[in-house]
Amino acid sequence: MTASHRLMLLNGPNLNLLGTREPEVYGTATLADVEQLVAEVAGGLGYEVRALQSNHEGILIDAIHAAREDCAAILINPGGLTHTSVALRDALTGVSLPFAEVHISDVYARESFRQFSYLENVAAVRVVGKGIDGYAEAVRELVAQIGE
Ligand code: CA2
Repeated sequence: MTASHRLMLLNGPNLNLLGTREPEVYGTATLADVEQLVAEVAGGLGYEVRALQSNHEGILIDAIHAAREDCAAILINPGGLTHTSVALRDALTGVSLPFAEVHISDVYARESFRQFSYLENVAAVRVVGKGIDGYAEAVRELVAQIGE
């Protein structure tokens, strides 16, 4: 499969805990469920997925740089880095790949510090508060933008 038919799925800090705690906020699906869902939806559209979760900002940034070589677009749930990281934003804008910002919970209905995103005005697609189905929606919207 060529880079033009590959997506990078990135999940940031603490998303490895999905399905183990706070089900009232994040639901009961696990990170493995998310990665399987994205692979299935993307596969149906002719795209392969490279998935990574990390609790470390630099590892996510390195993965974004690597995506420039072999991916057409990025889906990212940056976790708490959404609200804090200029470096993550710089990496995403620096590689010039279209990206989707996904949040499982409705950040706009939560604490005020979650209502600002460093990515909101540079993301090609944003899906917020739709649970893990939001990842599927983001794949479809991203692929519709980059071409099937
Ligand atoms: O709603 C989202 O997807 C978030 O990106 C999740 C982040 C949070 O900091 C953002 O404000 C919104 C946190 C991820 C932590 O995930 C956990 C999952 C289960 C149990 C504990 C944490």
